[in-house]
Amino acid sequence: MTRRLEAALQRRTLDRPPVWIMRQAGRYLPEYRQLRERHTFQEAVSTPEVASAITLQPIHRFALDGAVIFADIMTPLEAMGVDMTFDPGPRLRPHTLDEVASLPDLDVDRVGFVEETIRRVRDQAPAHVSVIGFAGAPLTLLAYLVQGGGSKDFMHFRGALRSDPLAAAAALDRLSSAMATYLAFQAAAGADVVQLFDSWAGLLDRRSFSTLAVPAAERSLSGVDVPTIYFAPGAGHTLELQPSVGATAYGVDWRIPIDEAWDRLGDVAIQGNIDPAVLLGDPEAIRSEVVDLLDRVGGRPGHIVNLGHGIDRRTPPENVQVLIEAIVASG
Ligand code: 1CP
Repeated sequence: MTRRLEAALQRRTLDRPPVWIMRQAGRYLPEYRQLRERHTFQEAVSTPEVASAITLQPIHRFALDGAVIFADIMTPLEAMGVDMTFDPGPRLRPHTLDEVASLPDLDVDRVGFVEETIRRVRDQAPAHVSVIGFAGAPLTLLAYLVQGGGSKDFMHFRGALRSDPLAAAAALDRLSSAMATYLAFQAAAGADVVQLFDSWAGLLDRRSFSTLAVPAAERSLSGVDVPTIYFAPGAGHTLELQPSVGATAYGVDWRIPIDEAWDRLGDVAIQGNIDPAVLLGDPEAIRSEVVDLLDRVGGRPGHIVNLGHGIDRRTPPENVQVLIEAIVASG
């Protein structure tokens, strides 16, 4: 049996598109918030019993076609010796580009809990659900490492990139080989699909995007033998450049209509792109956004329904139900 999500990645014609939601395991779910009262975020991620239960929470509620493993893009960096806390996002000591370039290689034994979580989820999820592994793209990980945490514009990081492009390339190389190892490790553990999150690459101009972000993402995905999805939100100015990453599919945010984004990406599979804010509205508005999205796609094979970014924590779970039901009913 080919699962629906993987069939869409092969661009097979389907009765309806597959659907999953970025950040589907998280704080909009009361059962997640309840579990988090008893465990810190890092405890939850590193305890396979808890991480697999959280991964499966949205699968029990909704007719989703994919289960995204509960972890964080920063998780493998902790295994490379980088100390951090979560509040709620990552906070760490700002690193220089040279410090990043000399981080040790990823020792997969230190992320054995991710392997065990993937095994448990693959075992316990219904057979038709694809298990989705993920990593942060090198450019985005470097942004957090150099900045020391989240930021609106990552100005300190962007200044460092501009002042020492050679050191930036060396740092990105280090992270690319670590993420290549990490993604292949997740596939070997049972991930059916992997996604590379390049959340901050959209801050770069086109030239830096193609000289820094693209080759680093490409190297991260190069040894992975399962289908891959590359997602750079806020990067509509780079759509024509993205296929050089060599992914199976590309995630697009809500800012550009999906048919236009697809024309600009070319001959690839696509994922997206409902505005997460739609899920804060009423059911009629949600259904009409689904109709509009599916009209624009027009039944072209190779579409995976998702939001254009992670689900907002204020989203009523009933609204997710409305969205999923509308997709399922389209078949
Ligand atoms: O469904 C899931 O929740 C899957 C697991 C998952 C994923 C895929 C988490 C759990 N985080 C991520 C990816 C991630 N983490 C991204 C890429 C997606 C995106 O662009 O949103 C990024 C940028 C991060 C970094 C991060 N970790 C942030 C953003 C911080 C910032 O200021 O830039 C935050 C808030 C976290 C913590 C985190 N990771 C995941 C959860 C559920 C949380 C919140 C923890 C909590 O308080 O319970």
